[in-house]
Amino acid sequence: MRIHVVDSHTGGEPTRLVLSGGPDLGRGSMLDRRERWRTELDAVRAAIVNEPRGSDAIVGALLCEPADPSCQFGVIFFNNVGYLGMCGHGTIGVVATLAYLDRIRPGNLRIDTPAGVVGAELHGNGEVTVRNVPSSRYRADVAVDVPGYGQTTGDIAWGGNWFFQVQQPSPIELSLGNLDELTAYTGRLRQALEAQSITGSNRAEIDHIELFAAPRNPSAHSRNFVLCPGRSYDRSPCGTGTSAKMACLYADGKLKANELWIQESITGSTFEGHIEILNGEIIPFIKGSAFVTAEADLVIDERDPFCWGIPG
Ligand code: PYC
Repeated sequence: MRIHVVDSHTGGEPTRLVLSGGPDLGRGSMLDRRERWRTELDAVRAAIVNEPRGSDAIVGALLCEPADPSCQFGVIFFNNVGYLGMCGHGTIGVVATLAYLDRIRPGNLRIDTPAGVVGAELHGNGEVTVRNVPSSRYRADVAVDVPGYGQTTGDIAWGGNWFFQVQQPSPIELSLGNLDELTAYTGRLRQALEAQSITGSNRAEIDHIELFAAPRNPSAHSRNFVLCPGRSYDRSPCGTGTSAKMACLYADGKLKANELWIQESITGSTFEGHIEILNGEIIPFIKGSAFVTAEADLVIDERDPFCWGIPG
């Protein structure tokens, strides 16, 4: 079995786009297809992104026919432990890869995802702007008791994935030298949310945790650390996290429609964001760049005891 992929990174965060040889998920809704993948063919997910072919940081993107006929492409995002609703850095990576492959020209696209239809504009200079799904704050000022760390307060927000965004400046400096401590703290916080039954709407699991601090880059507004599902952190500023953050800022009257928000990641990469209000909904826009790093055939040889990956 061979799976053809192109790898890219967006602000340091990798995306592996599956172009052919991936699972055949039929022609249902994007959500139905993702469910079919999860329940019937999950080994293929692990084979694509987990070690020994991948790493915990890689976000996979399966390119498929869109369910919505107004879209040019459909994409299902996944990682080392499961599936994502949407992925901002991943969408930028997908669009930059399609441009690298000469499959698209500068202009606008519509992409179907399990979280809904997103827009993307490929600019002439290679940058990509993603028009994300409507984003919102679900609950403000939620107190959580984090064993070993004490009480913390944050917002629960949707940006295409569920986030708990800690309000007070991070108690641990947001620097690459502190990754172990940051991962331990946010991991403990996520466990505390689960133990205390604190969820998104419809009891959805909150699987992304985000910390903030003052930026180092003088043109940015904030620096973040994002714990992704599993134990990996986002090397990019996180498109869905920045969407959720802008929705919270708007709800607090701290960000207006069309006002620029520059989010810096823990690696120093930045996304430019703004929101528009359409029919009462907050629509986030995220601009960034991605670069292709590799093009390969993944080989799955059933004689290899690790051909389906090491579980994440
Ligand atoms: O950019 O939305 C994002 C994202 C989610 C998980 C990793 N990156």
